[in-house]
Amino acid sequence: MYGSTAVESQVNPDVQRWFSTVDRDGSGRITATELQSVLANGQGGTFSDTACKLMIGMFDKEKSGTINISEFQALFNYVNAWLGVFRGFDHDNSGSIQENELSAALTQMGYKLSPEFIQFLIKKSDLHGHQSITVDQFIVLCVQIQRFTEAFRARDTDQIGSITIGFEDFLGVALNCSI
Ligand SMILES: [Ca+2]
Repeated sequence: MYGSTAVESQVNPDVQRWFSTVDRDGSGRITATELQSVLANGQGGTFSDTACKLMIGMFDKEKSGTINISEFQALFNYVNAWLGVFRGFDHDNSGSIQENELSAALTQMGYKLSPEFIQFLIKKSDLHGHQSITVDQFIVLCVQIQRFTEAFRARDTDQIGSITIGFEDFLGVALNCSI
């Protein structure tokens, strides 16, 4: 479709084109399943269910489980920003992030984590090979670490790197931050 209306022209043409491709049933809204069908993970698969639901949930203002075109534009920018970050850290251009690359990435993001913990993160993300993580796993991992870090910082008011946490608060953090 080449004729663009005044309304459509407010949306980036690339985004409009992508939206039409992703919205297979033409409902004007995109589901996690529709999103998943177009997001390649660079390793011959698609983004995981978890990653797609996470991202729809982040931009779905009405909590309907679907997003409209303006929400999609925000999601599109978000995914592209993550792709840029991911490519920047994928030093060997393998399309996945290995242990040394993840270590460098998290260090650059301001986290001080032990090699053992980096290995743990990879094993937890890459359930099959335990070797490397794909871009969707990387996004889920980073968002999860960010959420837990924010919850921790909010309680670490003296910035000593340690908190005392009550049981219910702990459960609340775990259930709110887990993806
Ligand atoms: Ca790599």
